[in-house]
Amino acid sequence: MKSSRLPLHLRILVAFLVAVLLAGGSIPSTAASPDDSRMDWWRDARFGMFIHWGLYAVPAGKYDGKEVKGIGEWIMSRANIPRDRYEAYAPQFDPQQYDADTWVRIAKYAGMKYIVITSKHHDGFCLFDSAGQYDVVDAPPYGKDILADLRDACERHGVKFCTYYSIMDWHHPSQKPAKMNNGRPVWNPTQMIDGQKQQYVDYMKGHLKTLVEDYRTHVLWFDGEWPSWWTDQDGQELYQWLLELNPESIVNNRVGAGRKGMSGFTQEGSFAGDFGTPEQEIPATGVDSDWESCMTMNDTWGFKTSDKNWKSSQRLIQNLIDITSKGGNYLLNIGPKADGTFPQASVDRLRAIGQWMSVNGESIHGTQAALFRPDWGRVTRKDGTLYLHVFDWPSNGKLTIPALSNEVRRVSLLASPETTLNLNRDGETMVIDLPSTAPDDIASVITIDTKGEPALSK
Ligand code: H79
Repeated sequence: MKSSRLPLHLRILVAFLVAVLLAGGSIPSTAASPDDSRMDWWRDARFGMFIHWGLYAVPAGKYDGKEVKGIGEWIMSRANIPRDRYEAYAPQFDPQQYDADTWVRIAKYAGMKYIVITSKHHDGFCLFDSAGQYDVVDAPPYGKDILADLRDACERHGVKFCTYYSIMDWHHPSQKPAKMNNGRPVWNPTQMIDGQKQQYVDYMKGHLKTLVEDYRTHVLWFDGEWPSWWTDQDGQELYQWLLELNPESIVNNRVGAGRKGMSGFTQEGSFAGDFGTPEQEIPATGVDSDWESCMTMNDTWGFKTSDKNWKSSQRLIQNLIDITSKGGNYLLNIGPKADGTFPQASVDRLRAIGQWMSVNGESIHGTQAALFRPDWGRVTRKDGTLYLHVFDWPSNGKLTIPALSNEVRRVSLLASPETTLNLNRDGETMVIDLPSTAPDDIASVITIDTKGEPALSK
């Protein structure tokens, strides 16, 4: 047989292509390749703001006078609210204090390079001027375009404007509840009514075309992809369609149906989109593809009055460093109140992060995964510099790292670059002499400048 004379790797490739053709599908698209310049800004950004805002900010976790368990933006499903009753929140949504410029300034001060806002969550209500009527522009009293204002403010401040979009839609007539519970709807996961899917996909495409062309969204952040009527094939088609619409778009992996639980990475053999989306968790180690951990500051995404379980600023800053040191992005959530303001606890934390970033941002933006993961903290790198983020300042004044193969040009503190620190090689390790007190209580950054790209000596 002729093919047996082909080198092994070509035979494997041919077998793969035949298998794909026999399976009747096209070759599954994979995540963006490492040299894909479309991803450059996103890979450098490392830190973004997630915003969950919609009608659910009105009930803010309470329905019929009772506290509803679970995350705030899920209240329509958790409290089994019928469509007409949920629609009644629209006339109460009147965020007179919304000021897009203030929001973007807060994000920018914190060191966030992009903002991803819910253009439409599972409840189906749109924060932009959609072709339909169930949106903030067409529903009185507010009548102003929340997303257009945010886009304009982002563009003024050089922050990338990006949009979240839910595939599942609890409000759209194409879908019905999963089941009824004592005569009331359990919305998640919706069922597609027979014969309605094409019409709904066209409805979504109308929205998405508007978001890409009129709102100039940079990232399409899908979610709600788990109902059984949405398939991986649907995801591939939508992905291709979006990239034809704008070849610069970045699309998360939830456009397809292959997510592996909340860890957010794509199952083998499934369509991947451009980046993985771990939710409320940080992978234990670095990952060899693009990813972004989305996380809340308390327990909810959409504002919920009763949720006071705020993480400390220390925890948030160390999460940012941990994620960056593993090569990921941190998408940190804000759930604005119905009046248009951020909860004060969120503003306080963003300010603390901003204070840290104003001194140490260089060790985050544009950096990559570390070479090693020490027990005293985390490490990032950029060109010829290693950034050592020390969480636990050694009481003996000695910081140990694995030996580098490079010539070390200089060791210093990022907070006071004029200070040079002593470094001694000791076989397979190197020891840095530290000042007795840490420059920062949360994470002090030490820079090591090397000749050439830093590499471990073994
Ligand atoms: O928008 C926020 C939440 O409303 C939404 N995603 C964030 C960004 C969300 N959070 N939790 N959930 C949705 C609950 C969904 C859980 C599951 Fe599943 C859906 C369990 C089973 C289907 C995700 C997909 C985990 C396994 C498969």
